[in-house]
Amino acid sequence: MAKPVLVPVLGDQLTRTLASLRGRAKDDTVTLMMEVWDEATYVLHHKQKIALVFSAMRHFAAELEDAGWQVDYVKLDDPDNSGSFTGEVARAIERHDPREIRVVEAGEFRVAQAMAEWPDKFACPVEILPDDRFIASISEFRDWAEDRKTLRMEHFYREMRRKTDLLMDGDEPEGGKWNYDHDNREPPKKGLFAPSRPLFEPDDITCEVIELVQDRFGDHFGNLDSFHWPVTRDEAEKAADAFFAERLPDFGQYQDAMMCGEDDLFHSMLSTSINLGLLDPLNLCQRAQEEYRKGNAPLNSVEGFIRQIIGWREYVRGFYWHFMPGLEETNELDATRDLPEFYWTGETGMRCLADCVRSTRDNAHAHHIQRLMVLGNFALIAGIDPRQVQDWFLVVYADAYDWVELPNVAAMALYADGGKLASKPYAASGNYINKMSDYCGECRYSVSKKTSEDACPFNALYWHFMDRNRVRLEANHRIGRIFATWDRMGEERQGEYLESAEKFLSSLQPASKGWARN
Ligand code: FAD
Ligand code: DLZ
Ligand code: SF4
Repeated sequence: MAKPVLVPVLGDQLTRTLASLRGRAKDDTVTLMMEVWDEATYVLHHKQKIALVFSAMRHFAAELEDAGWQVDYVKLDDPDNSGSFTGEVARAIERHDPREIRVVEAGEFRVAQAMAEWPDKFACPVEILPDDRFIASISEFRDWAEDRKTLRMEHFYREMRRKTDLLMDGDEPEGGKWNYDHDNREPPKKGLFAPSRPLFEPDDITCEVIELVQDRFGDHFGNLDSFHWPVTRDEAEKAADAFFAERLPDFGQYQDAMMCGEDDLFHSMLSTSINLGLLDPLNLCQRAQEEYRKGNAPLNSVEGFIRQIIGWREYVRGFYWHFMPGLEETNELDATRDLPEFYWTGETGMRCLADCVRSTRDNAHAHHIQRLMVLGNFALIAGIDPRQVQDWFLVVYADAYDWVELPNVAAMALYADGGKLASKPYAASGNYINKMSDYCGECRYSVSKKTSEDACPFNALYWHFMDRNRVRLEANHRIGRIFATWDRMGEERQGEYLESAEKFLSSLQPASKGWARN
């Protein structure tokens, strides 16, 4: 046989129509898939995330083989496994003597840097192709961002609506408005019921992987018994079908709602499948649009869902590549406190945080508003070191990859980028959490109390945050007015707030074990 083309497929590139495979002859191509130690341990991922990626990779390899592709699959416990992508590509070159390597660009900066060295390292030509599963290419975002004073998602989103023709009525947005967020802030009603999502029972491949993860990564964070993620395209499609049929209609109005013990509510739970490549983001948006056109789901829900995907998801990916390297080191608010132990153990009297950590540990998932307004908000107002918060978010979620986690954490939740992404910090007192959840009623702290021993810690921390960042934030027209309220309180009341916050902060136990990195 003539020398083949070697196509490495990374763990988050599990798409049959990947640019590197598209149009290739099967008998002229060797697809290389690699389980490597470096990827499993660059942070100490939640056990479910490793199991998910390995199981989805193994299923995808089988799917390719069934379709007639030649797949060279390196398992983690292969005795000759070098532990890195570069090492495994080098070994595969020895095995197959390819005439060329074709690979789709890596999602993460860390891996892209290693890949950029391949053309010099290897004797055969290496072609690195853009990842066209995203709607906007990296250079398209750069062109959009260049020369703009502010990089607001809303403006980018409108470009994406025009580009995809989603929810467009000629040149105008469907229904006359670009954004129906105003209708999407319903607190949970008492007795609110959300249909449960399909849970997928581990098959033989997944069971084998779970055993491997338990054996090799048993000391990583997280519960593995509750693994129910879709691991194949078919399962992911079933999860999407169930979402469109049962939860999309209420997705919008309850998008920001939180209920104790109700982990999914009306969210799609599709991020793991989209990020792995099992589901196509544009196709999901087209399906959501269809539900609206058929009268099955209201515009506020469908627009909200589409905005999350062609708006936020595309935007944070462009933002990541625009500000990397460097974004990971930003710390505009000089936050230096250690991450508290309870982010790992869930052991805190703050019911909202305890529930979010529980869901994170059990499901490797928490929904957006839990990530932003509970876990992120607490880290922001308590002044936790962004690097430690970033590591935590990268470890604990099954959908976490640096390109999507980092902008969401550093820029959206922590304002560490100084406001390039968000026009103001997402800082909130207990009042917001109380309005949008049922957490506070049974909490050992009282949300209506401000500074007493049993007062909700978010209340004093909020003012402590504002006070210590006054110089930076006062000129911000979206938040500056809050300082008039602070000043009206007078020194004595201010002192009580600050003292209460200091006392609480000094009671926080820093994490006792290196849960995030070796
Ligand atoms: P849904 O609520 O059903 O939303 C639909 C889809 O929209 C999601 O599946 C996702 O693909 C996309 N989406 C929604 N919001 C965002 C966003 N802000 N950025 C990118 N995509 C978005 N998402 C990740 O995929 N990986 C992460 O590591 C991650 N870390 C986050 C950290 C913080 C601090 C915050 C505030 C958000 C983070 N997000 C992350 C975004 C969001 O929380 C998750 O995408 C969402 O919770 C996934 O659940 P779902 O599929 O049910 O989402
Ligand atoms: C997340 C992950 C893990 C845990 N393991 C692997 C692996 O062994 N092999 C692989 O190809 N991909 C893995 N991944 C996903 C990669 O980290 C992801 O593809 C890159 O970060 C993208 O740049
Ligand atoms: Fe969270 Fe405060 Fe409400 Fe308790 S009272 S659940 S700490 S917001």
